[in-house]
Amino acid sequence: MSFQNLAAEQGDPSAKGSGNAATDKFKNEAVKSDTSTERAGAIYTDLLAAIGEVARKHEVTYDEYRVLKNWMIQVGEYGEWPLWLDVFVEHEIEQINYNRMGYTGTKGSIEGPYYVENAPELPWKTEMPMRDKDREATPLIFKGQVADVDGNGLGGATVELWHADEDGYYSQFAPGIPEWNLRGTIRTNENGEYEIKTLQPAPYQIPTDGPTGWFIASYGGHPWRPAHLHLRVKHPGYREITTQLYFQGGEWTENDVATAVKPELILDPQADAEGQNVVEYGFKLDKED
Ligand code: MBD
Ligand code: FE
Repeated sequence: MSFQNLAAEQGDPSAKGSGNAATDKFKNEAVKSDTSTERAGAIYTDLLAAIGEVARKHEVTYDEYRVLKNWMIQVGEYGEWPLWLDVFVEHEIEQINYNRMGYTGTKGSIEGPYYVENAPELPWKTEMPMRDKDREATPLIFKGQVADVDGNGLGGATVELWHADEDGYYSQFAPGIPEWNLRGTIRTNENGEYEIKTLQPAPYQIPTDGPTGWFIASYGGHPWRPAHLHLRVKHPGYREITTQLYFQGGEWTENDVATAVKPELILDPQADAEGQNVVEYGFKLDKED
C-alpha cells in the first residue's frame, strides 16, 4: 500500500493550492487554549492509549507505520491539516460543545477550512458578490429572520454567508476567483430580516490529488460533501452560531464525507415563476449568560 500511487490515478491539480491557502489563513488566526497541565496530561494519556489499542487490535505492521509517518509528513507539506481535521474530526468537537453549551436555538454545524472573517458588509436585502459565470447557475433566494428563542426579531444582527461556486470552488482558496466572490456579511433590518440572492451551490469534492484524497481512496471511500451554505450569525448579547444548510434530495446529503448534516439543517427550496429557487429559513439565537 502506498498513498501516492493511489493519487497518481486521480487528477485534480489544486490540492496543494487550496491546502496551503487554508493553512496560511489558519496560521493568521489567534490560537490559544487555557488548558491546564493536568487536563493536557489526561487527554494525551488517553489519546496515546487509544492509538496503542488500535495498533494492537489490528497488529499494525512496520510498513503500515512508515506509510502513516510518510502520509502525515505529506499532509503538512500539502497544507491539508485544516482540511483533514475539519472533514474527519471537527463534527465530533462541534457536537460535544453544542451539547455542553445547552443551546436551544438553531443547530450548529462545522466551520470547515474556508471561512474568512471580515467579508464586506451588505444590506438586509442584497445580492452576493458574483461573476457573470455565477449568474448562469440557478439563482437561490434565501430569506428569513434572525430572532431570539422566543421569536423576537433581532435588528442589526449579522449573517455571514460563504459558499462554493457551481464548480465547487471557494474564493480565496482556488485561483482566478475575485477575492470576496460568494462571501458577504449581511446586516438584518430592524425586524431581523434578510433576503439574499445567491446561486444554488454544487456538491464539494475534497481534492483527490492530495493526502486527504489519498487517505479516502485508500479505504475506498468517496470524497464528496453535499451542496451547502456556510453561515455564522451574530448579535451582541447572544451566542453566535456557526452552521451549514443543505438541500433536500441533494446528492451526498445522506452520506457527507464530513458527517456534518443534521435533519434540522436541510432546506427544501421551491422554484418560483422566474425559475429562481426560493427558500425561507430563520435563525434563533440563545441569549448569552
Ligand atoms: C468544505 O467545503 C467544508 O465545508 C468542509 C467542512 C470541509 C471541506 C470542504
Ligand atoms: Fe464548505
